[in-house]
Amino acid sequence: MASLNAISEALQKGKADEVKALVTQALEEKVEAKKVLEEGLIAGMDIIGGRFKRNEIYIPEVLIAARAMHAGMSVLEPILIESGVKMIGKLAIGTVKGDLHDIGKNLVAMMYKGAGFDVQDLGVDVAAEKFVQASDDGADLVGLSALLTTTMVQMKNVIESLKEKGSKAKIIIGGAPVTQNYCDEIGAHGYAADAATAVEIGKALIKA
Ligand code: B1M
Repeated sequence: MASLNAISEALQKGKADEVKALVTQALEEKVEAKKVLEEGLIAGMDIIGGRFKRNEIYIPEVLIAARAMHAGMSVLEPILIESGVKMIGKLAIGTVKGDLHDIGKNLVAMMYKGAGFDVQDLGVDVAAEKFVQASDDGADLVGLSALLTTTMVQMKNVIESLKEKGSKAKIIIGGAPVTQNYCDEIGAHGYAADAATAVEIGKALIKA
């Protein structure tokens, strides 16, 4: 019998094929898809997030675990959609206008997927209007990433546009030059210095 713990452990080791096979086996054994997601995949990704935050592992290990998470999700997703299982929230994330850096943003997006969020990746060089559109389309959280001191100022424009349109979405920002002070100054709801913290803050923001 496929154990949920085995799925979590295979994910942490980045064994994508094994994760896929174990998820398939669990479903064949009639384990509920939601349970496989929460107690297998998300549990494994949670452990990876914590280890990354404590600097026990680094970006390559997180990316490999995320690939294994995707492999498991490719089996689970159609069943979750069919059974109407609600994701815990919807995040629309992008790198702001003028900025092409996406490694950190992708990592944040992966961590959110790993935590059970429905993630809309808007890509790089994203104009304010696209974030507004994503909020209109039902995002609970809007995530802005910037790696350049010259583009982080775009975050303020996005926040102003969202507020002007009466957006109810919570706004979380991050990226190397961004700070908590900057977050407070431009009126974002949350700031995170790394991808694991971004998920913790995002979860708290949508509960608030
Ligand atoms: Co660029 N670049 N780059 N670059 N680049 C930096 C950022 C720079 C610090 C290098 C330097 O000069 N030392 C510098 C910025 C200086 C500044 O503004 N203060 C710089 C520059 C100047 C430039 C160009 C202008 C260079 C040129 O053309 N003259 C140019 C700009 C292009 C543009 O964007 N318009 C440019 C281009 C590039 C490449 C295309 C070559 C490439 C990007 C490839 C890609 O992303 N696909 C690149 C890279 C790779 C870097 C460095 C080397 C690495 C960035 C990175 O991916 N880090 C970087 C120097 C450095 O940081 N050592 C540099 C790893 C990543 C995981 O970290 O993105 O910080 P990071 O994400 C972290 C956290 O910040 C946080 O979580 C992540 C993981 O824990 N986080 C969030 C990120 N987003 C978040 C969002 C959140 C929450 C947390 O909520 C939504």
